[in-house]
Amino acid sequence: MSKTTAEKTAYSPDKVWTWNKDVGGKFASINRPTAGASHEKALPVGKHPLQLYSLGTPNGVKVTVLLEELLELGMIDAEYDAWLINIQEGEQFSSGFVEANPNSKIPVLVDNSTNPPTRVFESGAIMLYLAEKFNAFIPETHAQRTECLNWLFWNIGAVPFLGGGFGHFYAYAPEKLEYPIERYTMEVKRQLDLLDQHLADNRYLCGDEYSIADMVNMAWYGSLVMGKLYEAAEFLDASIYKNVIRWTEDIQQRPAVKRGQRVNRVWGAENHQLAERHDASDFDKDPAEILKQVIARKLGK
Ligand SMILES: N[C@@H](CCC(=O)N[C@@H](CS)C(=O)NCC(=O)O)C(=O)O
Repeated sequence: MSKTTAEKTAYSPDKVWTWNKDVGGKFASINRPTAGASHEKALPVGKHPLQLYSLGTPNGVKVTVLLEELLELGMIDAEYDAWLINIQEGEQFSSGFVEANPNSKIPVLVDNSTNPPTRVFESGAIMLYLAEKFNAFIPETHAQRTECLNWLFWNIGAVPFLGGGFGHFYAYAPEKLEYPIERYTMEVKRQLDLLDQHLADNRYLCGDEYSIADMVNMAWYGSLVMGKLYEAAEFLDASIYKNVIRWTEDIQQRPAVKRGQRVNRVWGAENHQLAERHDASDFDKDPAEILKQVIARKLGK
């Protein structure tokens, strides 16, 4: 007789939680129950007004796509340095990083064109900050702007169920557990169905205009249906979300999206990587050479 999920899970929580460092899983070595810096180290600063400290995960890609879109429109004040933060090595806990983002998560932006410099953390806040600063990729009318913000904030609330819930238990947890995978798969499929229904009547998430709402959701749900996230497209039967796929294929044609998705990416196909971006010409350079230089700098060579 097969065991119920409750019988299979022998774990019962202690009365008071204590830190078990041997819990396992991909992030066990960096997770900890306290906030703040773990070591002294300043962040590097480059020549451009905007300094981005990030990694090419979906949350990081949101911002690099927006910056590349702004540059595509000819807005040279959006020039930026994108520095690689290796979260597996705990670089998000350096004193410099924590000063910019006390929450110790990528992405974080420092705008040195303001006096004093402005720190912006949380990907949603960064997207809104840049869209407002450059008055682009956010609708002008109050009603449409509100609809854009609906889908922007929806993303910030929904993604933890996809990443922290589904992705964590489906791809990263040390063992496959039925209960959390079932729970989060249900929610992720509901989210995909919601997007699919909305995109049946809308070219983009807030109507006819491509906006920051599309960028933040493309980074997660577009990647998911393309099979680039958690290798879960088949499991989620992603091909049924036809409108999400049409929206994804449309947006993926954009040159700025192609460039932005490479920045701070150090895995996957080499021609889709660019460890750091400090100049538009970096996209034409050898990604392996750039990675070598970044590693040498981090090692203090
Ligand atoms: N709500 C945050 C989430 C950012 C986030 O979770 N970043 C992850 C990578 S995608 C991270 O830095 N993780 C490092 C850690 O948890 O220590 C945002 O949207 O900016």
